[in-house]
Amino acid sequence: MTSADTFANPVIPGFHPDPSICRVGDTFYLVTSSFEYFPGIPIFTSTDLVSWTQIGHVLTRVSQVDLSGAPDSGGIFAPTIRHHDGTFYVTSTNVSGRGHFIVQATDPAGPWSDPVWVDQNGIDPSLYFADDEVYFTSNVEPDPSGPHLAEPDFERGIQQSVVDPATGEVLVAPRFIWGGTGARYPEGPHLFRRGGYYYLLTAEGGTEYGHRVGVGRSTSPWGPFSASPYGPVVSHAGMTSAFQAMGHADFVELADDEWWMVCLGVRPVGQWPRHLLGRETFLARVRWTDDGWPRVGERGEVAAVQQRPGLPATGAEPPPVRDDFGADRLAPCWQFVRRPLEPAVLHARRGLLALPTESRLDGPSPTFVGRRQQHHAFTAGARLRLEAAAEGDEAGIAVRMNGDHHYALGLRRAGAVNEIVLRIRLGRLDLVRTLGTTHGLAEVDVTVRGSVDSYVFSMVDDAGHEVAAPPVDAKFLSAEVAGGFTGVMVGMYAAGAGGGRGWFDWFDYTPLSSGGSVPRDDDERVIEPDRAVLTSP
Ligand code: 6LW
Repeated sequence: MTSADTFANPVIPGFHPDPSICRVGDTFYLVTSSFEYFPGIPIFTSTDLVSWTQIGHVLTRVSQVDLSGAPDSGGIFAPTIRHHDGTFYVTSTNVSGRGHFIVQATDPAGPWSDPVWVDQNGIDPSLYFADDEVYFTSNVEPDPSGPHLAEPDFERGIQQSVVDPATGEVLVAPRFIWGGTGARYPEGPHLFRRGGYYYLLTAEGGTEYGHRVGVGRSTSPWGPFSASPYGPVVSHAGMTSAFQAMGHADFVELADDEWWMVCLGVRPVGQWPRHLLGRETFLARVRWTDDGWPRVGERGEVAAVQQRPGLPATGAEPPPVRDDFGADRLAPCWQFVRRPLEPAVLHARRGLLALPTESRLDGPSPTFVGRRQQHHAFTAGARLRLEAAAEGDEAGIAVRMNGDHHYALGLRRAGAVNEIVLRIRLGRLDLVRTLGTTHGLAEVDVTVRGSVDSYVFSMVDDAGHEVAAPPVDAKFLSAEVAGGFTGVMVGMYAAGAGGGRGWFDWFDYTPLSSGGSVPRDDDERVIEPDRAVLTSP
């Protein structure tokens, strides 16, 4: 339970991994990875480090990010955000494209520049602005099949070059600077300075259950780095914490030498560990030992409930349940898969979202507009009418982990009627069950209720007839089963040969459990369902 001077983790629930943070005056900025989703790299602001508001995305144009060749969980990997001399910089890697890039903006809400490319192997680039040089730090990927070949004598670890952030030109060639603290896959480096030392943070252990954060320090930004004698800054490996796979951290300094860390982690649920919400963003205070080493918790643990930072609390408004698509632009929570659909779907008629009945939900370019599942218990739903142009045209709502792990309930045109179809796509299993029919012009309300165990879809047509689908098992959408780096998205889809549309009047997302935090029992406590989706204002 939180009180006025405490906060609960995670601070940004749902699929928001690899957080990177910077401060400008009283305001904090935070970015996370986005993989195959467009627009790319969500960006948030906060003034208290606890309540975060998404102000947009960094990558909003195809000229900045080409995801056409990105497999699920490919595309945009861990970003870093920094601010220097009035300009914001974000660097990241399109692992399915040209590799590392840097974009810049004076307004973090955008627009951000087109990218400049940095010719350096690896993933997880970071920037450190020194007096007259800009260090570009990444991991070394010794995989010779990648497009960015490692130097032959580089081991796996952390490398660093000096770049011109305006052009991406490498001014001083990359050098191997550290092998990390000993766990596998040293990556996610961030270099920063405190007192007479340069500190190098690393994500280690791989981004699964053995994940952790290491740190080394040196009097030179080039090393040699010695590892902290206190062990990992963060590691939940072997702990019974409700938070697991904690790692990939970034630090931010407040006034008066107060330091905080953001990192990623997961909240497994159920009898066997599995998580549905992806890797989420957590916050923890960093304390410095007398001999100058950063520590989190007593032994590297991120607590569920902590004392707030010494900053005025802002207490964010909960986001509205309903999006009626009446605005000029889609709200920043909405995501497409690989390609932008916004002009086509938004401007057909104000207040209605129009998804073209083209492509397949399990195809390379699904017509899907989704938002992150951010709560273990929720309901979501939409009012829908199918304007079919051909037999088999379809539209509905879906919960999507990836192209071959998702569930959906929709209307599919069959002669003069629409079939109500439940889709179950799990690996090679590709099931479509017809649960009933509606007349061809019917407007329906379609709903999904999610819990840690199941998703339950239902539909009510304009004559008030309800069709409830049998529950489908949530665990098959977990990262442990479906694989990948993302989390479940819930949203709207259309499918078919082209020419028709799924018209969506509104979409609701109603949390039924607390989003942040928590000892596990508390998290699974279901809020009274009288805020149910279809009756909300
Ligand atoms: C990211 C790497 C990692 O680039 O997972 O958590 C990769 N660590 O550092 C994808 O998010």
